[in-house]
Amino acid sequence: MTPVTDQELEQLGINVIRGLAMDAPAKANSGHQGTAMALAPLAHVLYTRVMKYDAADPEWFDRDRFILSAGHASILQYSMLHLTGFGLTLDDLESFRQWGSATPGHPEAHTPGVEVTTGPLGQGFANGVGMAIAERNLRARNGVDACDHHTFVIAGDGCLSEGVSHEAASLAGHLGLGRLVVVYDDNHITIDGDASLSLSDDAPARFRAYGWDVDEIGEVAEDLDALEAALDRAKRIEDRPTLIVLRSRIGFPSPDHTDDHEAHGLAFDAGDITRTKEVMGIPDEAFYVPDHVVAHYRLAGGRGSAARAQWERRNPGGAPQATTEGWADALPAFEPGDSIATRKSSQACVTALSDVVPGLIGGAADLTGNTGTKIGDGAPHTAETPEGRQIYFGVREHAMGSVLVGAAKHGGVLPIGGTFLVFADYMRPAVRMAALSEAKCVFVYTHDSVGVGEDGPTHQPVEHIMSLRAIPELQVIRPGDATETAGAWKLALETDGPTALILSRQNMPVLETTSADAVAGGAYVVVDVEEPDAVLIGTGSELSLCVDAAAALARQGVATRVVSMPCWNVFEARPLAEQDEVLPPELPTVSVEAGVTLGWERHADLAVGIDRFGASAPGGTVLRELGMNVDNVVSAVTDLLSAISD
Ligand SMILES: Cc1ncc(C[n+]2csc(CCOP(=O)(O)OP(=O)(O)O)c2C)c(N)n1
Ligand SMILES: [Mg+2]
Repeated sequence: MTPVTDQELEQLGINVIRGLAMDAPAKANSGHQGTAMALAPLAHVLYTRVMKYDAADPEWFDRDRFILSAGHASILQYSMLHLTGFGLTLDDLESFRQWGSATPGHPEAHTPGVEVTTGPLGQGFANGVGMAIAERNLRARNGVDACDHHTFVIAGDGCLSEGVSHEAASLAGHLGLGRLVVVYDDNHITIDGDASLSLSDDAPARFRAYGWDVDEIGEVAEDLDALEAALDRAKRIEDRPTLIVLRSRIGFPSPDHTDDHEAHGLAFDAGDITRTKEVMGIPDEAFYVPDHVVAHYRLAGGRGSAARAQWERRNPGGAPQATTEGWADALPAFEPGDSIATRKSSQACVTALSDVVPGLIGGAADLTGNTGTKIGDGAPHTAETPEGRQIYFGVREHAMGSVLVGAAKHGGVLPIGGTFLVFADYMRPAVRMAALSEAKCVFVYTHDSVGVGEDGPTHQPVEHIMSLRAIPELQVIRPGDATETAGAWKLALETDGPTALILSRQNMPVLETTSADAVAGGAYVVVDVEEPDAVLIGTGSELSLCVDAAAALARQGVATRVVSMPCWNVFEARPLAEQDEVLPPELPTVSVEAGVTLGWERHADLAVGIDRFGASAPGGTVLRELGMNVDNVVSAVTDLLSAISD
């Protein structure tokens, strides 16, 4: 039957979404239909009545941002992106979760209309906080004519259970992020069964205590006007984020699986789908999408085009840019012979960049001075001073990581965040998501070895540098001195994805022959000799140790080339012939790095490293005792040479 009233048309649209939410997972022989079905009316209201966007230009800067933190319900987002005209086709929906499709199991930021990659629960929630921070800062600095939008997030019981959402919610409440609207899908169900198996928080009370506005709208998941009213009300609240608590019923309106936890993961069988479509009164036809339903959604998808055109007239130069022309010229140069910790030379770089990179925003997880992440004069980003670019993340590393990802994916800003390297573990899920989604941000990790000293093994990273190198697409740079630190910042800002800078707490010499530009090549010769007998590879604080060891080896008649290798990623991306020029395969090679040796076999015949936890003592003592000393490096080289000649 062709619908006659608007109301009937909207209901048909929702039924069509629910049909797709069953058909696509069934075809892929996977589940995850239950929440997509339950939230079809919410998605319908967001995409047809509430959000500002133009489907013809998914990248329009001043669009509202939508994040499906409950990423397992991805088919809901894909259905909306198809119906409203973002470019996803019905074929794309039919190839849900298949190799090479634009509709992977969980939303990935490279699908047009998907803002951030979600699926690891809680990440999307915290990304939303980063987006709202970026929006508010850009609005304050560029005016409402340039930046004036909201961030909408859908989060479930899982998202609200994860620690990262607690950190991020606390930060968002503290900052009073009015433009952030989170809908909590309070369906009382998680995979194992009733949420009460493991969850008895009073989430509304918890969020009120964080300083959020909380709107418990109850069982209105099918009431489009009530959903719209709640979202509109939330949008008008400017001084604090809003949590809309929506009691929904997973799997609705399936006669067999409504409120059933199996509706989460188990694919509906053909009978389940037939019976559910019968309840909804739509044909029992896979991927049923009648033309007039598409037309209705396409109209909604294009409704923002006028707003976009007006925005483009107001902003002929386009969106605010994070960097300005010639920013790299501002980077400082350092005096050979000086002695300076790379965290300090990094702070000098950040200070210099503050003026020429207006989008530089961020700070540290309560270690701003320690990690050298003070931006400009350090004016804090607060509700009262939204133009401030210094974010005091507090002791919330995980949320900091996710906020950087969200802010980076928002665009217009270049987010940075600092902590001790050993605490990179506290934010690793966010770092991984930054790499997976190509979020351009800089993780500043200082206190990078047992050289931390007296704080002891809890604070002394050993496995961390290598474990970060293990993350695909994460650019890890460990500069060997201050000069290379400037090069590291240049490379980070010229790279599209995330960078982790690995910096020392302790002073180290500024070397004569290091080069900022050479960092972009990943590895290069710092000390060369006519006919080398051996090669030493050093990174970070061990570079100068290698230089000293090479001098000692020379006195013993062993000619040693020293290679600095600040960045594996870019080095390994170079043609093999170029790599061989730096590290000739025929030369015995020893690497020196104050961390686990696992992995160094790739570049070295022998690795000098630290395959144990550190110890509490002055940093120089710990380094020396654990083998980071000239004698040990010299004997590693001579031992290797004699082993080869035997
Ligand atoms: C960090 C993380 N842990 C575990 C999972 C696996 N997982 C996917 S959904 C889910 C929980 C489902 O509960 P809820 O968030 O309430 O979603 P609903 O079933 O209500 O849609 C879990 C444990 C995940 N995606 N991310
Ligand atoms: Mg749930």
